Amino acid sequence: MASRHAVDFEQNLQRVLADSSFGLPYWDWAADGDKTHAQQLASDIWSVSCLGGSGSPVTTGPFAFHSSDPASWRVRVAANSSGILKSTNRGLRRSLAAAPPSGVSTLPETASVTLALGLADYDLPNWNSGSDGFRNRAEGWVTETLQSPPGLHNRVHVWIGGDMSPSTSPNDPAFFLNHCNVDRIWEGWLTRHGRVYAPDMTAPASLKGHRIDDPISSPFGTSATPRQVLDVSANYQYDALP
Ligand SMILES: [Cu+2]
Repeated sequence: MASRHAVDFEQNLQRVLADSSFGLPYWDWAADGDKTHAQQLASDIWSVSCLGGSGSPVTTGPFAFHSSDPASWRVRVAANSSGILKSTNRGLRRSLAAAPPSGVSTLPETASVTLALGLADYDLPNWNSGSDGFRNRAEGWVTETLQSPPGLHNRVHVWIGGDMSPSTSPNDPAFFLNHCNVDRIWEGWLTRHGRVYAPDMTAPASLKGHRIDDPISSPFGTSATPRQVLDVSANYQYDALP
C-alpha cells in the first residue's frame, strides 16, 4: 500500500510548492462515515477552502473547472469504459454520495475499521479478492456484516464517484487523501499485530510482485519491496492511529 513512490510524490510537491515541510494529508473518512448522510455531504473536506464539491465538472474550490480559464484544473488522461487510457482535456468530475448501483450513499464507518484492525492475518490463500484477511478488508473487497461491499478503501472511491471510479482515479486529489488514510489504518494494524506481511517467498511465482521480497508491481519502474515499507517511521509519523 505505502510505497517509495508516495515519498517521491511528496518530495515533488514540496519542490513545486517551495515548502519543505509539506506533507500529504490523510482524510479520516470513517469519522465522517459515523455522521448522518447530510453531514457527510456537508463535511469541511468538500468546502471551497478544501477540495471543493461535487459536479461534472466540479465548479467549486481549487480544482474547479472554468472553460474560460486556461489555468483551471484539467483532467488530461482518463480511462474509458473499457479501461483504455485516453488523452482528454476537461474538468474534474465528482458525484458525491450517488445512489446505487453506480454509487453508494454512505461512507465507511469507524466500526468497520475497528473490525478490520482486529483480524490477525494480513492476508491468506488464495491471495485474491476473496481471502478474508486485513488486506482485503482494508481494500474493501470483503466486508463484515455492518455494510455490504464495497468496504473501506473501495467504498470511498465509489462514494466520491466520477473520476474516482476508473483506474485513473489519481486525477482527483481526493485519491491521495483516501490512500494516505488507508496507509494510516495499515500502520494501526502493524502496530497491533507486529510488522509482518504475507505472502512470503514460499508462495508460488504466480504471485511475483506481491511476495514480501519482490519489488512491488509498478508501472513507474523499480519499486520498493513490501519488507522495505513495513516500517515507515524514518520517513513520516502519524499524529493519531486508529
Ligand atoms: Cu484507491
